[in-house]
This record gives sequence, structure tokens and C-alpha cells, in this order.
Amino acid sequence: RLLEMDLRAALQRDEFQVYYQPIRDVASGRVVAFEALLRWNHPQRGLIAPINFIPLAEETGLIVQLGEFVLRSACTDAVTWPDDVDVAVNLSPVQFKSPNLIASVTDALAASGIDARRLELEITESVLLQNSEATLATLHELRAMGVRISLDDFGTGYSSLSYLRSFPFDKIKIDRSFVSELATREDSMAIIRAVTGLGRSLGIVTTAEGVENDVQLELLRREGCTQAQGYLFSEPRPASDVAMMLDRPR
Ligand code: G
Ligand code: G
Ligand code: MN
Ligand code: NA
Repeated sequence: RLLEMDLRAALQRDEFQVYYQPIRDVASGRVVAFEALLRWNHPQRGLIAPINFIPLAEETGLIVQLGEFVLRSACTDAVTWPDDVDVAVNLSPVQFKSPNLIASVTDALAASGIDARRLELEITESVLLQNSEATLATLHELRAMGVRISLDDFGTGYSSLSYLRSFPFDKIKIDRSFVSELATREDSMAIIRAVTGLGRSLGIVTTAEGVENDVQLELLRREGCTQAQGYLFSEPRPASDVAMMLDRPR
């Protein structure tokens, strides 16, 4: 079992590493961004996925420090990429509500020297559930800095269309559960069609997650989904593999 002290020690020993997964523009096929995904490189247990330590990090508040590490790493890595390639960072609801958030983002931007417009922050619907005044203020503050905001895992939480009207989103990430059954379930197809249509009407970019095959990609293209991400293109890989992921025609 993982304990708080294990997480603290790992932070101190630099055992966390940021992996990157490419996001492609559906129409052109170009890599337009990478999503930063945290990994724990444990000396005994090997690579540990975030699902196994993020909950503990949230309970203990260590997610704030861990999140700062991800933000800094992502910005520092991305500044070495072509400048039309953005970087997306996941924010935990705990991190989002932390009074440090704006300072953390400001620091990561300043320390790396990256253009704020190349940073996308991904939040889930659970962030929007409570204290909407404070949430709205934070989102506006981030956007005023030039940072863009994505609504992650769309469709899995307490999806409410009013969120799209009340909060300033630049992008909707359609949860991979809808994409996985795209070719086999009419209702998944209908949901994808509705969300991409909604995005188009509202001027919000749509990104399909978990794209694993060409059939799914073709259906997404037909529906006018803006971007796609998934194992079809690449699994998340270390920063040292970004150049290779950019070079690959697909
Ligand atoms: O990386 P995977 O491929 O295993 O991601 C699993 C989950 O962990 C996803 O829901 C993802 O949003 C979350 N996750 C990955 N990296 C981070 C991170 O840096 N911060 C937060 N808060 N969540 C992350
Ligand atoms: O929740 P979030 O969307 O931030 O996290 C992305 C998660 O999806 C990570 O766990 C990542 O490793 C995983 N993922 C990325 N591409 C695919 C895919 O094509 N298929 C599946 N099953 N999972 C994927
Ligand atoms: Mn995400
Ligand atoms: Na997601």
C-alpha cells in the first residue's frame, strides 16, 4: 500500500516523470499538441500509473506540489518544440481550488519562457459543481493570462449543457467511452455527432479521446470533430520521444 511518506520521498528523489501523448488535427493530420500525463518511476515497482497515486496525492494535498512539477516540466519541455505545437496539462479539482493555482501557472510560464497561448489546462466537470463564482473567477483569470481551458472527459460526469454557456471553455474533450463504441453503437455515434455539432455552433474545438483505429478516425472526420488523440497515433511516451512522434506521418 502506498503511503503519504512514499509520495513525499518520491517527490524528493525526483521519481516522477511526465509522458506525452500526441493530439492530431483530424482534417490535416498534423500534430497540434501533446497531453502531459504523469508517471511515477518507482525504483522497485517500475512505472506506476496516476490512477494508483493521484487519489492519495489529492487526499494529502501533495497534488499541489505534484501539479506544480507537471506544469513546470510541461512548459519547460514544450518550449523546445515547434511553436505551433501546444501542451495540455491536467488539473486536479484540488489543485484547481488551491490558492496557489494562479501563482503556479504564472511561475511555470515565466520559468520556461513559453507563450501562455501554447498552454491548455484540462479540468473535469467535477470542478464546476461547487462554488461557481470562485470557479468562474479563476477561469477568467487564467484566460486573461492567455491560457486556454479544456473540459476533459466530457460526457462522463454530471454533464450539463449549461456549463458550456456559463464557463469559458476553448475545447471539449469527448470521453473515450463514446469513441470506443463509435463503430458498433448507434447511440455513441449520435452522441459524438451532437457534441461535435455543439462545438461547431459554439466555436469550441472538439477533441476525441481514445481513438484506436482508422474506422473511428474516419467516422470522427465525417462528423467534423476537430482533433483526435489515442493509441492509433501513439501511447503516451517520454519527452525524449516527442521529436519522433512529431516526425511520424501518422
Ligand atoms: O495517464 P493515464 O494514461 O493513465 O491517465 C490516467 C488518469 O490520470 C487520467 O484521468 C488523467 O487525467 C490523470 N492524470 C494523468 N496525469 C495527470 C496529472 O499530471 N495531473 C492530474 N491531476 N491528473 C493526471
Ligand atoms: O482522463 P484523461 O483523458 O486525462 O487521461 C487520458 C487517459 O487515457 C490516460 O490514461 C491515457 O493513457 C489513456 N489513453 C490514451 N489513449 C488511449 C486509447 O487510445 N485507448 C485507451 N483505452 N486509453 C487511452
Ligand atoms: Mn486529460
Ligand atoms: Na479525458
